Amino acid sequence: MGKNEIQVYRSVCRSCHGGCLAHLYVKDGRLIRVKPEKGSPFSHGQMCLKGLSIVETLYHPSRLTSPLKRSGNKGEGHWEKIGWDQALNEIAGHIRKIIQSHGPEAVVMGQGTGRHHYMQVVRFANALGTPNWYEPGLANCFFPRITACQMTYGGFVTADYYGEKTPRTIIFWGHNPLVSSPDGELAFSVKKALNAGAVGIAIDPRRSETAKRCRMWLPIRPGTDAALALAMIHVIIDENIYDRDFVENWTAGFDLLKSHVTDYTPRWAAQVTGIPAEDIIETARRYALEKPGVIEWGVALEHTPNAFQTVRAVAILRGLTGNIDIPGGDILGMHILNPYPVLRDKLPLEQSRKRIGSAEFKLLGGFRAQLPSAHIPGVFSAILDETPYPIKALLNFGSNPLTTIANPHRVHQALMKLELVVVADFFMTPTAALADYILPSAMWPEINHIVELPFIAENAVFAQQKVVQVGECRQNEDILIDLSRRLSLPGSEESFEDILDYRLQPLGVTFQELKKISMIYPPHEYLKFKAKGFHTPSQKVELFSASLKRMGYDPLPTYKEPPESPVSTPELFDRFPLILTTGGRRKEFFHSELRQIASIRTKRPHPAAEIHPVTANDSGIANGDWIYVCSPRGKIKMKAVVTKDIRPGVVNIDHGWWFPEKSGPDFGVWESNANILTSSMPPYDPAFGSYQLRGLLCRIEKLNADELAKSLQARSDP
Ligand SMILES: Nc1nc2c(c(=O)[nH]1)N[C@H]1C(S)=C(S)[C@@H](COP(=O)(O)OP(=O)(O)OC[C@H]3O[C@@H](n4cnc5c(=O)[nH]c(N)nc54)[C@H](O)[C@@H]3O)O[C@H]1N2
Ligand SMILES: Nc1nc2c(c(=O)[nH]1)N[C@H]1C(S)=C(S)[C@@H](COP(=O)(O)OP(=O)(O)OC[C@H]3O[C@@H](n4cnc5c(=O)[nH]c(N)nc54)[C@H](O)[C@@H]3O)O[C@H]1N2
Ligand code: SF4
Ligand SMILES: [Mo]
Repeated sequence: MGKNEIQVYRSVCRSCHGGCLAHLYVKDGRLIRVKPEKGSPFSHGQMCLKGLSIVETLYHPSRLTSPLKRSGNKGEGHWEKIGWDQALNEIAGHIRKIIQSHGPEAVVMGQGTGRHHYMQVVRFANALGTPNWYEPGLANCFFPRITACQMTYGGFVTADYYGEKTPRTIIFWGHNPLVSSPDGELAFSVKKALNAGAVGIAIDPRRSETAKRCRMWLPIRPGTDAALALAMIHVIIDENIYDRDFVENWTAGFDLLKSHVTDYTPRWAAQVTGIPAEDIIETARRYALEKPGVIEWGVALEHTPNAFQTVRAVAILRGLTGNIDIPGGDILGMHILNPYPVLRDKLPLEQSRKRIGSAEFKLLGGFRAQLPSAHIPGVFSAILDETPYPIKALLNFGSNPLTTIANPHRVHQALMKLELVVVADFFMTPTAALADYILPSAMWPEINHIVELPFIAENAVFAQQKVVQVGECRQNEDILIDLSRRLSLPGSEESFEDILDYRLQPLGVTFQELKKISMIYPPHEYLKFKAKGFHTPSQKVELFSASLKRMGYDPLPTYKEPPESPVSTPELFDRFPLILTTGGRRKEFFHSELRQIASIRTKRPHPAAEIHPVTANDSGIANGDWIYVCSPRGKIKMKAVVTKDIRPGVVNIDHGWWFPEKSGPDFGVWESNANILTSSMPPYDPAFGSYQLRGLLCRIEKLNADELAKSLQARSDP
């Protein structure tokens, strides 16, 4: 290729969980431009601003481009650039010593949400012999939903926007896919379905971007979704509008469910949720009668200690109405690839038994768990208290727990206490600043991979390809394989491409071949259960779950009032008279990421707290004021956004805030971090160990003139 020539490659954006097809323009070894691919079946020729900012992000001057070793004390911010060989040899040496003195369980593998290297981290942990790996998504994001689907109908379901028939009714339940969709490309499909006439119903304390496009908005009191779902089940059974044929032939436990929900009337639920009974009835009727219907459920349902029963109740609605695996309904996946070889058999039984939280939270970490992992609050407690045993090292791949995990003060203490902290990231973060070694990771245009869309369509696979190289950045899978070779771990003889080829075997292609054709997308097969039954013990949809009963969990869904609420803790409510919900996604950011990207940050420079005009008025707050949001655990600064698009009495705050423009090691992480207000303490969801991020109590107050001046001063500091 001559100089100045432009090469165009087809690849897939991974700036969120999604996979929008993209054309990458490369000139002289440099990515110069990214354009969405027109013919993409899921992203419909579009990309969002996060993905389109990749050129700016890739070549950002503060990007980490070589391995760093701490040279001063922890957190002092002194670093020495070292080579990969030195970094990985020294890390391997530390790990070996820790294993000799404390066993492999003393090494914890941490990772962030749904990254490309997810399964390689699990594989590394199994090969190393540690049962302790975690990801914030397992207890508090998606795994309760996946498990509820597995236990109710034997497989995960996704909404069918892609066949000839599309949904007539779409319930957006604690989910705002026009902004968040798991992920983006779904937003484009959802928009298309709504434009084509589907009736949307949004269950959300905020009139979100998605709710604004819906026929009905049900502004629920945060944390009470299970009550609403139970009342909808009640209405559908009581009014005999369930799918009689489907229920008779394909479900188990209907009579038990029927008597279980007798008292969960719409009137009862109206009192609990704050949604008028007639709206509950109308929603239930529409979903049952205006078929096909889908339930787009979001993470809000899992940010409570009643996460699993909440998603079970919602899952049951699909079963009652027969909206499963029908064209335009919620469809069951097809599993077209070999599963990732995570080497589960390499983890000895006695090591699995040591997994933190496994005895208590059986669906998170026990033998019945889909992907057994450690309980995050338990891990951080174990680091601090050395019970049940000491933990000495954390290898953190693509997560910023100081911003994303509840109770960051505890996370901070734990990071300071550990003997070895390794962080792989793109940028210096408040978490990376406390590391002993920092490893610079490749971004998506620097990565070879296959991309699946398990939350959108399980029957599609795309090739992602490395088209450029920045500094010494390496793909996390290669870093982990290299480290496992230095530790002589089982499986380390296989290259990453060997793993990709193994996964692609059922499709009869290698990764190199997939790269040439870019995508494989066989048509979806509907109504698979008619031939094979459902993959549950009864081969039916389990409205009553005997498996849950055997494990000691409620076999029929139940409602629990949030542990901190006007009802549970009225005395606390006197002092904290507002309801707090955190973390509704913003289109500009991905969790704590992208705050340093100027083109994005200018669009959303400050952390926001949304409040209703009535709430604002009661507190003497005007739109744009800087306020404190206070919970029993601490207080943070936010900019008030006064809007009628939120339920009165609710405060919705952004999560993930830190300020890369401020000085380290904290980078302002103690100023506006939503998780200073949340709690990682019990009670937890009994099956998953989930904790409360939505539906807590808070109060708000305006900063006084002194505080405001100080705050603005701090904000303009370098
Ligand atoms: N209060 C509150 N807290 C929440 C939530 C909420 O709604 N409210 N949401 C929760 C949920 S659902 C989730 S999933 C978690 C997410 O929690 P995290 O996954 O910890 O979130 P991120 O901020 O995205 O952290 C990712 C870090 O990894 C880096 N990174 C991104 N991609 C890669 C990669 O490919 N390789 C490497 N090495 N690094 C990478 C980024 O630069 C960033 O520093 O947050 C949870 N925390
Ligand atoms: N742009 C962007 N996209 C993302 C992410 C991101 O950080 N940025 N994160 C990704 C990740 S890891 C996840 S998990 C998904 C999450 O994406 P979603 O599942 O869409 O979840 P959120 O946007 O966090 O919240 C959805 C809605 O729930 C509402 N809500 C708050 N509390 C409650 C409640 O108690 N009940 C109900 N019914 N609704 C409530 C909020 O107001 C919000 O509008 O987004 C993914 N996509
Ligand atoms: S929606 Fe996700 S995959 Fe698509 S362009 Fe945006 S960040 Fe990339
Ligand atoms: Mo998540």
